[in-house]
Amino acid sequence: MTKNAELAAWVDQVAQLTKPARIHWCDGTDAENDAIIAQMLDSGDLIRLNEKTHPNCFLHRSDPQDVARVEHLTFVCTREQEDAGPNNNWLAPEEGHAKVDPLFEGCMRGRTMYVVPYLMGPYGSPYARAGVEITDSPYVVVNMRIMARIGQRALEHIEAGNSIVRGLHSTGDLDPERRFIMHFPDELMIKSIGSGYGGNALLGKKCHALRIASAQARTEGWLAEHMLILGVESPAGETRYIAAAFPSACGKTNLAMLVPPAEFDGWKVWTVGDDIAWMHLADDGQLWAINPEAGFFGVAPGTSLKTNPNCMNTLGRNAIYTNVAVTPDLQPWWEGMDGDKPAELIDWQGRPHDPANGPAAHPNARFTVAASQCPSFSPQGDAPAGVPISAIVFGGRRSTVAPLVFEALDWSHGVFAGAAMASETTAAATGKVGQVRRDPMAMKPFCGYNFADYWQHWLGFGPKSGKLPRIFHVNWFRKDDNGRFMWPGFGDNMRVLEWVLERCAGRAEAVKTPIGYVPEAGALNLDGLDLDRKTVQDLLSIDPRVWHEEIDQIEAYFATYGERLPQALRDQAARIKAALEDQLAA
Ligand code: SAT
Ligand code: MN
Repeated sequence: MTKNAELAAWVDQVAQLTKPARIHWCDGTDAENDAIIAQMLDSGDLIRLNEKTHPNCFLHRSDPQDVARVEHLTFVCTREQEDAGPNNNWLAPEEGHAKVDPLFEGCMRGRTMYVVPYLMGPYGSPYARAGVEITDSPYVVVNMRIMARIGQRALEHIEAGNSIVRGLHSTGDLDPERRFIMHFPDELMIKSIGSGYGGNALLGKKCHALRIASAQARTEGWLAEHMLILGVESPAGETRYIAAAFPSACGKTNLAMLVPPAEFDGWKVWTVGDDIAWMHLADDGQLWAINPEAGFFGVAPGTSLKTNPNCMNTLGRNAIYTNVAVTPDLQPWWEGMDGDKPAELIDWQGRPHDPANGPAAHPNARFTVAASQCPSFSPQGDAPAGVPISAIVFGGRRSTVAPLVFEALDWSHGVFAGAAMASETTAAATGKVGQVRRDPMAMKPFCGYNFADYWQHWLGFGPKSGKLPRIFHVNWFRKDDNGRFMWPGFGDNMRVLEWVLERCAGRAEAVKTPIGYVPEAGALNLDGLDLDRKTVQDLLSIDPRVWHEEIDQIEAYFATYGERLPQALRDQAARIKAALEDQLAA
C-alpha cells in the first residue's frame, strides 16, 4: 500500500485489467524473499541447489522458447516514428497500447500480482531514479531484489515526490506470438508480456535503465549507457576509473572483475558495475558515473576460475542460476567451467544430458548475484556521487578489421568510433549468432530514441568541458588465418588498460594513423606473454584497403539516418577516408 494516490490508482487500474487473485506490495525484506522462494520451490519454479557446495542457491529453468532478449518484439512508441529512428521497432503510442492491453486482460487470474517499488542507483544518490514494476512472476521479484534496490526505502523515495517509471509485466502464456516489450518514453511507461527472461522481464534493467533512461538523459543532459565501470588502482594507491561499452555476452563482466597478470604486481582492478552506467557532467568538468544496478545478471558459460576468478568467488552463494546444467548432486555446471566435464549431467531443460541435444547449459544461461558479494566490488560502488571517469572504451567482437586498441584523436572522433562500432551477434538475443552488425556504443538494442539524435547528444558534450574522458576502441576478439584468437584476453587485457590510462596521463607513446592513435611498438607491457612479434604487429595493424572498405560500410549505415545524421560524423568519415587514400597512393 502507498500514500501516493497516483501510484495507488495505477495499481488499482492494473488489477482491474489483469484480475489477479491477490495483490502483494513488496517490502524487500528477507522474510518476504524467503516466503516467495519457499513457494517457488513448492511449485517447481525453483530447484534448491546443493546446500553444502552452494548455500542459498537456486536453479530456474525457463520455457525453452524464452531464453533471451527478443529484439524483433521490442518496440519504442513515440508520437513520431522519426523520433524512435531506424534503430528501433516503432508503433504510435495508442497502437502500442492497443496491441498489448488486450493481452493483459485477465492475464493474472489465479495469480499473485506483485507490486515492486525499486530504486536504480545508490541510496541517497542525486542520480538515482525510481520505478515500480507490477509483475505476476515471482522469479522476476526475487531477481529484481538482487538486481535493484527494492522495497520500503524505494517506496519512501517515491512517496517523497520523486517521479517513477511504471512497468507492467506478465509472463502471460509465454507464447512467442503474444510476446511484446513496449516502451512509452513520453509516459515513462513499459509494458512487457509473454516472457519471463531477464532483459525482457526485469524491467529495471534494459527497459528502464537504458531505453527509457537514455531518452530522459537526452532531454536532461546526461548519458545512460550500456557500460561496465571499473577502477584501476596503481601500486602507488591511485585509482582511476574506466567506463567500457561492449555488446551483450562480449566479456563486460569479465573485464569489470579483471585480475591483473603476475607481471602487474601491486595493481588491482575494482568493480563498480558490469552492465550499465549513468554518467553526469559534474561541476568539476568531469564525467561521473554511477552503476544503477545492485547485482550482476551475467552469462554463465565460459565463466571459470581461469577466466574470471572474482566472479566464481561471487557466485557460490545466494545466487539464482537460470538455464544452467546440474550435476547429479545438484551443483550448477556449464560449458567452460573448470575441471573435467562430469560423466553425468542434467541439461538446462531437465533432461539427462546428451551432446546430441546441444550444450548442457544454454549458451545464454545466466547467474543473478549481488554485486556486494564480489571480492573486487569497489569501495566506491555505492558512492552517491559515483566515480570520475578518465577513459571511455568502446569494443566489439570482430574476428577481423579492428585492431587490439586505438585512441580517438578527440571527442568528436571518439563519438564517431563509438557510432561506427560493429560486433558479431551472440546468444544474448534470439536470432543468428556470429553475424557482424553495426552496434553503435553497444546500444543497438537499448537506445530509446533515434541514434542520429543520440550521436548529436554525445557530440554536444564536446564543447562543454576540457576534462572529458579520452575515448578508446578495443577488440579482444581478432582471429588469425587459422581462426584462433590472437590475443589471450581476460586478465591480460590489463596490458591494454594500462596503456589506456598512461595515455590519459599523457605518458604512453603512440603512432598517429588515419583511424586514431595506436600503441607504438614497445608501448604495451607484454612481459611474460608468449606472443611473437608478428602476432603483435598483426594485432595492432590497420590495413588501409580493409579500412577504406570499412568506412564505405560505415557511411552506408550512417546514410540510413538521412538528414538527421550529425554533420560531424559525415566529416569524420570523409577525413579518415581521405587519409587512407593518401596512404594507399603513397
Ligand atoms: O538479458 S539482459 O538484457 O538482461 C542481458 C543482456 O543481454 O545484456
Ligand atoms: Mn547488457
